[in-house]
Amino acid sequence: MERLAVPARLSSARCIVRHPANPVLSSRDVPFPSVNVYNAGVARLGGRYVTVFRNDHGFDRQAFEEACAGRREWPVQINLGIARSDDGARWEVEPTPIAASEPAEFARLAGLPAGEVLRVYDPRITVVEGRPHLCLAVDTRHGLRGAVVAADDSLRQWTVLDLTVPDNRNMVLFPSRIGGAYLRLERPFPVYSRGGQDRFEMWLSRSPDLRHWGRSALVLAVEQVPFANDKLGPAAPPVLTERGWLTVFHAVDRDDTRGKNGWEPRWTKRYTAGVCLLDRDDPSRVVAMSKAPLIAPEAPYETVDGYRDNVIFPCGLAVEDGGLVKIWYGASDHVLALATCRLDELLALCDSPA
Ligand code: BMA
Repeated sequence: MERLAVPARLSSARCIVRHPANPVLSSRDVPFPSVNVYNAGVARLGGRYVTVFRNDHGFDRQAFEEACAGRREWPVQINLGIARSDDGARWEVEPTPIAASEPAEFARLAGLPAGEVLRVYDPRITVVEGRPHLCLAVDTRHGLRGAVVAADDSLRQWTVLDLTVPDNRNMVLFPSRIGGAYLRLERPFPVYSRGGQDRFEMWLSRSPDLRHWGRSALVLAVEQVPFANDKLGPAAPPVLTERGWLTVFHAVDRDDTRGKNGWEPRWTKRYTAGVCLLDRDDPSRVVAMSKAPLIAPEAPYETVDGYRDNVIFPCGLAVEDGGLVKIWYGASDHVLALATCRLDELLALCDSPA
């Protein structure tokens, strides 16, 4: 498969303002073992912001490098933590991780055999009909599965509603039913049928009850996005605006001349955030899209000293009264960052037709 051309330099949209307190959450803020904190779902619940964040722990740089060189077992463990905030910038982290995010407990909740679940990570939160729901990536011994989970307001009591067949992840739920159906964006990994290379895109599936999913459709393909040549994925849950469902996505370009980057011995990918609008009544249709990135890696915490540098991985977006948009994103797989912009400017960016 040919690799599409992507400019060597990419910049963020002019309307994007990085929060002066960035990074807004990092391992230093976490009262339990923590090495990297990133890829965090965010929602408004009970008048405050709540985040469920990915917490990588149990290793240091030396153990990581030895594992990359094949001299020891993979040391990285993952659980999820919770933090709450009034403004989305100053977070109070709860004292313990979520027990249900530990692999053994998640396997028990999902009715899977002990030892089947390896890692639960990259949470997204959507309040659906008043109740918080999470979408999660679940690495198992038999493939990577996407989970849909109903939670209580503490976000600690989980009911597993669905686990996809492998390989699928980056799922996000829409906040309301459309045409009678619940909807989710998702990103399957068709490797065999796409020539063994990454060329993964954004899809949508529908459900009558959040448990049974189907009627799937392709939403956005790599060749539609001028700043991607590798893969795309859903990012934060879509928000309904006067022009349709506003949604951000992550877009990846790969350049095999890129070398060592962050902790990785070799890291050839760059992750940017894109933005598009989906049709109000049929969100499998992209109606408008910015042809340039919304957020590209530029700040030091996005480009140097990360775990994997040059990664912008949004998982949360909120529109506040007055039209201020807040976007939370994992930066270089090691911290959580916040960017803001005005809703009207964001919609104007989407003015080019899809
Ligand atoms: C993706 C996922 C994310 C991660 C990103 C960049 O494939 O693993 O969790 O943030 O790569 O490393």
